[in-house]
Amino acid sequence: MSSLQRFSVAMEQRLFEQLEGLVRKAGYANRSEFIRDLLRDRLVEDEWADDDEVIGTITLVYEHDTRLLSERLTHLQHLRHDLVLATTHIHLDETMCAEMIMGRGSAKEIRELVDLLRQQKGVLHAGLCIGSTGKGLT
Ligand code: NI
Repeated sequence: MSSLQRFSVAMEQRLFEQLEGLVRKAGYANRSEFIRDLLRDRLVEDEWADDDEVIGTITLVYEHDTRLLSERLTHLQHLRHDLVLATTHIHLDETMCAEMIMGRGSAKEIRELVDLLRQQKGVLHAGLCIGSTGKGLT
């Protein structure tokens, strides 16, 4: 077990009350747990910025009626098969599709892939959820 360091933080009353509200709302047992998780999230964001190995989930929403779009999206994923680990396709309704693409690679390459997929005509949404491979978080 690693040793715990204690430090005090000064902040305005209003901000402190907002902190307390967030801690309660999120169901944390105490402020320390909440702040540790906030910090870990921030570390993941920093790592994501230029790290050479991250994981990411790309969420695409698109109209499958758009001519050749499904084929184009599959083709682009094949071109970057070195990044794409798995893809799940969901039929949202009669015309809309969602695809969750799980990837692993450099942050730059994954961002480029998201941009490429987003640019395809008929893609209505392309979201990216960042993830860490866990190195540097313990
Ligand atoms: Ni579909």
